[in-house]
Amino acid sequence: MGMHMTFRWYGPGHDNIPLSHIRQIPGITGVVATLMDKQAGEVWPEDEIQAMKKQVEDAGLRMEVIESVNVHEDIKLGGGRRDEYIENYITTIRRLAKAGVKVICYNFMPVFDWIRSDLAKPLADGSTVLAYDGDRIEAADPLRLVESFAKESGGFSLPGWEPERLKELTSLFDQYRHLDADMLFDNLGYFLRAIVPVCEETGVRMAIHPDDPPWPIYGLPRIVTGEKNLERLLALVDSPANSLTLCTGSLGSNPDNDMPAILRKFSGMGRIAFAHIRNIKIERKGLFHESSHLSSDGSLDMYEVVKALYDTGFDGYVRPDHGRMIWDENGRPGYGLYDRALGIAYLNGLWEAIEKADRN
Ligand code: DNO
Repeated sequence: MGMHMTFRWYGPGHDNIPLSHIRQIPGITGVVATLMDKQAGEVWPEDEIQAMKKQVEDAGLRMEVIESVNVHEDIKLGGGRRDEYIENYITTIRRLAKAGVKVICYNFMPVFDWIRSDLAKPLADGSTVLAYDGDRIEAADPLRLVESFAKESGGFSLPGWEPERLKELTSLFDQYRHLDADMLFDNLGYFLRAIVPVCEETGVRMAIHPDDPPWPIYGLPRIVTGEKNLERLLALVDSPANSLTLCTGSLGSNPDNDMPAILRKFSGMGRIAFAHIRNIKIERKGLFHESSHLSSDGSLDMYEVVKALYDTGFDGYVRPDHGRMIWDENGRPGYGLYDRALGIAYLNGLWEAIEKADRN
């Protein structure tokens, strides 16, 4: 029982952090892996999945969580080729299940994945973090944003911002013009109804990631935004195979989302397969930056976050999320080794303290 602590690793050839270093983080059980160069809609080759699994296991780690298998825009749009892309998705699920994967994290955000205005905002302690300034985002041309992300990410491709995916940006915006939140929900339901039976059969849990930030951007609808919508999407297919990646930093950037209460509720229902735990500092709604995991550095109470999981008998996968860039580390923005490892040490400490206090 308890948290199964994992660490995101970008897969063969795409991460400068060696698996041997990840293995040395206290309490780590496995990595959250991916095949970074696969496009949404593409079937993942069996030999590449198996080779990645072997590489991870040879390093003494497990590969039970994948983040992400991206969903093709045609599925989100309800377009003409969605059945073909869903078939491909199902083939990938079967192959991953065969390799021992238990959870697949994905998202259903139109066009963009997560969005920030800064990839390296300096903090007073000399570290840098990802930050979000909604006024600056909405004033920017989305095409320019994509270009600046490519320039500022220090040569690392950012998850969800792969240049290939974004080449079609203008045409995508056109296609989304007539799609509202209800239609997006319908298309999510169609997708889930097709894949959940296969997940049930193969023992895989789909875990949808919240929208980051959890509100519409550039007029594009976003639906994985808060408690009501989470309830609605879980009801689309009422099965443990239709579960959540509960990301505290994504949902928590909207101060209306009471994170400990949301965690308590959905963990109590057994519908959190995977948790991303990180902290953010909210200046006001629409203006926030990421922080260390420590409660007093951000706006979320991490003790209450971990306690909500503990009290509800949480038995799923957890990973620390975006950290600061510290100690002159050169890495993918948000995904350095050092601050995420500090995050794990802190989360483990909270869990141990809560567990022992409960036992005594
Ligand atoms: C960013 C990540 C997201 C996340 C996807 C899940 O750092 O949290 O890119 O992996 O939204 O599909």
